[in-house]
Amino acid sequence: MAATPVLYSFRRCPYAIRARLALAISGIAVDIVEVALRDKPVALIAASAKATVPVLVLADGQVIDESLDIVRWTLEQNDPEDWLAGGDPVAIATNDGPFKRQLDLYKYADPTARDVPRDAALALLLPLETRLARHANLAFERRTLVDMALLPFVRQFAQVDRAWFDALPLPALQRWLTHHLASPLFEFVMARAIVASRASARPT
Ligand SMILES: N[C@@H](CCC(=O)N[C@@H](CS)C(=O)NCC(=O)O)C(=O)O
Repeated sequence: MAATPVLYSFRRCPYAIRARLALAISGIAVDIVEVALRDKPVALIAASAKATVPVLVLADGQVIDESLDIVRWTLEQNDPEDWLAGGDPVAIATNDGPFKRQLDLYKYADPTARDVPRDAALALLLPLETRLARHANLAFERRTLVDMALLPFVRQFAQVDRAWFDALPLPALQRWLTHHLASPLFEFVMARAIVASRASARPT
């Protein structure tokens, strides 16, 4: 039985990034195992037959194999910024459901056929602009769970065609994205040096 929880992760996976953000802010030490999605470790499949990442295996053998469950479990252990106050299940369900579906179609479509899913995804982002025009983050002025849950997905959307995204009339969303991507917390969870190593620091 492992003494330290093990997080099966994939560096660029938005669900895994979301879990790593919560683990990092909580200060909970985990051993991160970077998974090649085409060659998943036997131990990952043994822990969770669906074998998606992230998967967290606790010291007592308990397995948590959904990113939001990992985030919630983590914050229930230690939530120094009170992220749980900004849970927003509706916004997260919209992100994980319809937005993610359109995002995947946009990302993987032939460039000549990607405007339809791109615009459908964009329509789902517009309510975020309204909220971010009111306060710097989605629930409140300060960052909470809903910001960290959506951030990796909005990042992927922006990255497909950064010039197009940056030219959109969405100043509040662009500012929010730029701010969080440059934060020490985000840089920490994306640092290659912590992949396949122990992550226990708590950057701010
Ligand atoms: N609902 C899951 C989704 C996780 C997910 O789909 N992760 C992707 C990587 S971003 C994955 O592992 N896909 C399986 C595969 O590609 O074989 C969660 O929130 O943890």
